[in-house]
Amino acid sequence: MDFSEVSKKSALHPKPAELVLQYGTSGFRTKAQDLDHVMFRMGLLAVFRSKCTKSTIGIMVTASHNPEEDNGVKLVDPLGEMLAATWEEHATNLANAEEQCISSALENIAKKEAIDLQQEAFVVVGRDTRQSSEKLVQTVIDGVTILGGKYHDYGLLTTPQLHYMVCCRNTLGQYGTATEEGYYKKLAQAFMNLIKEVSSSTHFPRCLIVDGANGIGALKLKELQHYIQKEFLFSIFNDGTSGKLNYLCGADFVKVQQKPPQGIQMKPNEMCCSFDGDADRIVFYYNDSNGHFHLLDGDKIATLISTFIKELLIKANVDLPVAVIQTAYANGSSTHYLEDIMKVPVHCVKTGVKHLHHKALESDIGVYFEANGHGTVLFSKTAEEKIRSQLKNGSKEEKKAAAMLQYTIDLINQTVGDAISDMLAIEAILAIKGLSVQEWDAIYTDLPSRQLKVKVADRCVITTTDAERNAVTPPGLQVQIDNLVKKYRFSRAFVRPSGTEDIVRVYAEADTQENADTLAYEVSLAVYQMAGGIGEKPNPHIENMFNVTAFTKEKTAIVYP
Ligand code: 16G
Ligand code: MG
Repeated sequence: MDFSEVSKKSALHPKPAELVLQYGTSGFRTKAQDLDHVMFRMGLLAVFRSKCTKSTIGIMVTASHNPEEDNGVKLVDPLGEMLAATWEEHATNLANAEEQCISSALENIAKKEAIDLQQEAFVVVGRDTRQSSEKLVQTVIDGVTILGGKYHDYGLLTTPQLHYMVCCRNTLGQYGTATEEGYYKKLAQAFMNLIKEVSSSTHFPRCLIVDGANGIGALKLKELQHYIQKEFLFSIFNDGTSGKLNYLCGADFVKVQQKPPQGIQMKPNEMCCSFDGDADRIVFYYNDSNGHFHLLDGDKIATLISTFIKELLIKANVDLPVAVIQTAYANGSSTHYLEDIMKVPVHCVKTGVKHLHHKALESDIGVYFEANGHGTVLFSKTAEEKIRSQLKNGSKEEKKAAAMLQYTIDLINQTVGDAISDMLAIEAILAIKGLSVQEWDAIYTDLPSRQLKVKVADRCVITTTDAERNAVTPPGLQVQIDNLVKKYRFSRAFVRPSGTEDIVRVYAEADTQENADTLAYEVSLAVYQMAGGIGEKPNPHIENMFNVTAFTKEKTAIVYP
């Protein structure tokens, strides 16, 4: 194999000396100026992956909810899912290979994966609105073309739109038409079909306040608006015309800070939502009449969607199991409600979409959501067939419920969590069930929680087990956490090394906000002391702590029914 041309071209995209990057939770992410070589090499890898799978592969250039100065890249596998775990290692090796070793790194992958180099390759590329993204996409394309791969550059897309395009292309249009128009039409049609049963005079037009995080989601939502003119109006704030991407706004800001974003006008009791920078996460919220902020995060979304689907399955007389997949960040109240009240099996997996997606595939209907607002629903082939067959064979009422299930399937982006698709699904469900945001919120009450970050010299000293709920190392840390947790009611805490930042994350929940905050602080201190903390020591005054500002509201103690 002769990759000498590749080596020559690669020299134009040099790797900064001593920079080592890892294909993390969702690809490579770092300062945009350090990513040129990674983009070129991921172009190369995508060609290999395409040859290996004999399918179209996607490349998305984005750093999601991270600051504007950052960027990142991830590969999308044939059915729109995350890159196979075995290839993450190839990605890391290729990205870190020294200049003179590029050929041999490629040869190694080709050999290991028995790649037929004569096979054609096709890659589709999308990017977010970051200033650096356009140039980085050009570098990706350099990588693709030097290996003889063909490509289509979609330009600006949300991450879930790119996942959708890849799936459409590899299913030969069965999943949808691989254009932006195809995406909007599919979603808009499904949404309108789903809500056509609701009496229009009382519930429409609906209007939703959307914080677009000054990112790509705002642009794409404006395009979607043309396809659902009358039924649903969006009032888009933080649309990128003036503010900075993800700065004091967006889903991650709202979830972590537990307060509304800047740049939006909220009236009391009005439902609002925030997308993140690449529109694969969404959270909802409102301020009540007393000015108290209420967050409806991924857990609340999962609960509403799974309840809706379960009710429709009963009405349609279709027997299919529904499971919900969560991570350790899921609020204890949501897990309790799902398991004990709704009687839905709940599985807890490690943080990161790929883990949730993987687990959800095991169930006929797998609803997965991270508390941070990333999630979707997966329907197995069997599930889709059973629902379709009831469309033909059921009674009138059963057929109607089966049709609504079918529209739900069409409305949900099954390839990955999608803020736009999830937003429409939630709006449709609230309209159909006649629920206000307050009624949705009241289904269960979240336990007060707090998330903090701790800086340590090497975050790898923390290893975990049991879906990240137990720290295995450093020795003694978990015992310490257990002892702290015992001090509070309805309490729980865990620590894990971040997969996207060089820090350790701490999560705590308890019966009151004050207790959750104190527990989070105490656990942070234990991490600092036992896991090689650096820099400023954790501070008992939460508002002074790293990246956390004062909380505004005292939540009340929880009483389980
Ligand atoms: C990435 C993941 C997200 C996860 C987050 C955790 C994808 C598409 N995204 O954003 O699912 O919650 O990382 O970040 O997988 P952390 O490891 O820094 O806490
Ligand atoms: Mg994102």
